[in-house]
Amino acid sequence: MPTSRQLTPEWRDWIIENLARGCAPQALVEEMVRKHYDRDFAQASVQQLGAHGFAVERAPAAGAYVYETPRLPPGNVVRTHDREVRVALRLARPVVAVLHDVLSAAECAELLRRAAGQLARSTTIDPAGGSYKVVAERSSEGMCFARAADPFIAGLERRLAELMGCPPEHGEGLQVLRYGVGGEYRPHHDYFPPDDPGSVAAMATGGQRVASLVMYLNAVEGGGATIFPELGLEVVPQPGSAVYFEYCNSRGQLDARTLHGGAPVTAGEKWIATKWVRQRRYG
Ligand code: PD2
Ligand code: ZN
Repeated sequence: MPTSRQLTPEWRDWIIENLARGCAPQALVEEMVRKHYDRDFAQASVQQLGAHGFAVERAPAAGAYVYETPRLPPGNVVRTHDREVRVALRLARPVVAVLHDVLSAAECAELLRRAAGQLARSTTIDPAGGSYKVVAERSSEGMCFARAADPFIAGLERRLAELMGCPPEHGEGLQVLRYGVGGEYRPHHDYFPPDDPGSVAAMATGGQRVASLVMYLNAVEGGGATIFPELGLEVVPQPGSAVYFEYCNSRGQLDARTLHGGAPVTAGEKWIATKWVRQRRYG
């Protein structure tokens, strides 16, 4: 493939956004070269946009995370096009909510049925290189549905998009995970750490993750709560319920207080479905 020397508006925004986020300029150049940009041209583009102060102009406000109106609609009940979701708990800072009736019992069973037999050991993004790796911190198995894979998945995605206050196109594919006894996901952030070189590739499409919805597909016999160590909060899995949290505002600031994990399962198994949404259209 021939190398390119033409900076599209999308790539221009991408450079500005990532410089503003504090990414190393050289990491941006490398990503552009991987996507077939001429190296000298990529170097000059990144340098020029940095030197002109665009990055500073769009940089996240320094200091504490600024809480904006939550993406999750207000009220005791959120009415989506096909379902009434009950709000059981809301936390303002960070924005966390526990939701009931996100999925029906039949939908939980259907997701479980479709995912079973397609599970592979879960991976996480390598902070240095950006590739996906199996790590001890995440001992689950999972699978991912293609977006709008079929009418059933597309219908759920529409509902989740309404709950999460963003277009379905901003969502990553729905993931289903299974944890056996001893399975856990140690505390982490769902956003891509801006200082990790591996985050550049992860954010090249769709930008940063902004919010997560972890839906419980079964009742867990022992353990398996979703924990927020900074908040002293434990959400116990109930089939059809979910925990929602958001961590990236319109300024691109990240809320570190959304640190969370999946506590070890001590009896039975735990099944969840996860939806992550991005700043922009994904994929
Ligand atoms: O399984 C969970 O409860 C859990 C905890 C933390 C899932 C995730 N994170 C995730 O899928 O990001
Ligand atoms: Zn997580």
